[in-house]
Amino acid sequence: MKTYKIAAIPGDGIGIEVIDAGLRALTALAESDGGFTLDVTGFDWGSDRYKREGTFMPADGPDQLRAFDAILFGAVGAPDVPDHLTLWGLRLGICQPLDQYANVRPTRILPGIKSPLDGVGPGDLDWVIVRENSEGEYAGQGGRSHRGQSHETATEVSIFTKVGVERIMRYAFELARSRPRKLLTVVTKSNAQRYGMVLWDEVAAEVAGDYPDVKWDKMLVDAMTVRMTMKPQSIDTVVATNLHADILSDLAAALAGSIGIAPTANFNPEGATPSMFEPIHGSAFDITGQGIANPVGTFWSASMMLEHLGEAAAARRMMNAVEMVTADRGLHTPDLGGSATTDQVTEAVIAAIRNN
Ligand code: GGG
Repeated sequence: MKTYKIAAIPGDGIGIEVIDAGLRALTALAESDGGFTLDVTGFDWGSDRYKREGTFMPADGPDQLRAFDAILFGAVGAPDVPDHLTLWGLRLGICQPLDQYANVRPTRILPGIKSPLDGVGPGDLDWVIVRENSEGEYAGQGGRSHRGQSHETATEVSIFTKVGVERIMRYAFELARSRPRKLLTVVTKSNAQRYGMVLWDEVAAEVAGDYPDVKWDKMLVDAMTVRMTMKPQSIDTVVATNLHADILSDLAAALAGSIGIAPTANFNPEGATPSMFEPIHGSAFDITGQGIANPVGTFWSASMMLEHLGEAAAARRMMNAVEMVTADRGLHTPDLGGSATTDQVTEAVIAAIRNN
C-alpha cells in the first residue's frame, strides 16, 4: 500500500473550514479505496501566527515542505492584516521558492449548478486556464520613495523572462494537446504593453511551431472577457500572465456558478518540488465561522491532488461523489443560492464516496 505525505496548510478564515472538510473527504476516500493512505501533517501557518510571532511561517517554511509529496492549502487573508502582507507572506511565499510556475485552473459547470449566462449549460463551458505563476506582474520587483511628499512615488515592475514565458507556453500547449479539442487561446495585452507582452506573443508563435496539431489563437485580455461571456463555447485551454489569468479565472468561476466551486493546482511540472492544491477562493472573512463555506472548490482541488499523485481512479471517485452532491440543489451552500451548510455538503460527499 502506498502512503503519501501531505502537508495541510489551512491558513486563514474559511480556509480552516474547507481544509477540514477536504481532509475528511480524503480520509473517507483512502479508507474505501484501500490502495493508499495519506500521512497528513498540519501547519498552523497564517495570519494568527503573524499576529503572534511576526511571521506567517518559519523562515525555512518552504524547505520544510520539500519533504512532502503534495501540499493542500486553504486560503490567506485577514481583516486586520494588509492583503499584500498575507499574500506575500504565505501563498506567494510558498509558490515562488518552490518554483510552482504552472497554476492550473479548470472550470466546468457541474451538474445542478446554474451559470448566470442565459442558456449556457454544462456542455458549453469546459475550460482550463493556465496562469503563469512565478513572474510577470507578481515578480515582486518595485519600490516606494519620497514617502509623505507630494511626489511620493511607487513602481511595480512586471518581469517577463524568455525562459519563464517559454516554459509556461510549452506547458499550455502540452495541456491543450492532451484535451480532445486541442485548442489554445494565448491571452496578451501587446497593443499597450509593448515589451513584455510582445515577447509573450513572439514566444507563443515560436512554441506553436512545435505543436502543429494544436489550433491556437491570440486575444487581448479585455476582449477575452467579452468572448468568455458571449461565446463560452469557443474556448478550451487558455494561457495568460500571472495577473491576467488571476482575473480571468475569477470571471470563469463566476460564469460556472460560483467562486466557491473553483479549484487550483500550483504545479512544479518537473516534480523537483511538491505541488500545491487549493481552492481559488480566499479567506472570505465575511462568512468565516458561520459554517456555510462551500467545500466543493477544496474537494475538486483534492481530486486534482490525487490525480497528480497517480491515484487517477480515486480522483475520479472524488469528482463523481462531488457531482452527485451538486446535482441535488438541496445540498447547495448559500453562494449557489441554497441554504446547506459546509458540514451537510461534506457528509453527503463522504456518503457518496462510501456508497459508490
Ligand atoms: N486559496 C487562494 C487564496 O487564498 N487566494 C488569496 C488571494 O488573495 N489570492 C490572490 C492571488 O493569488 O493573486
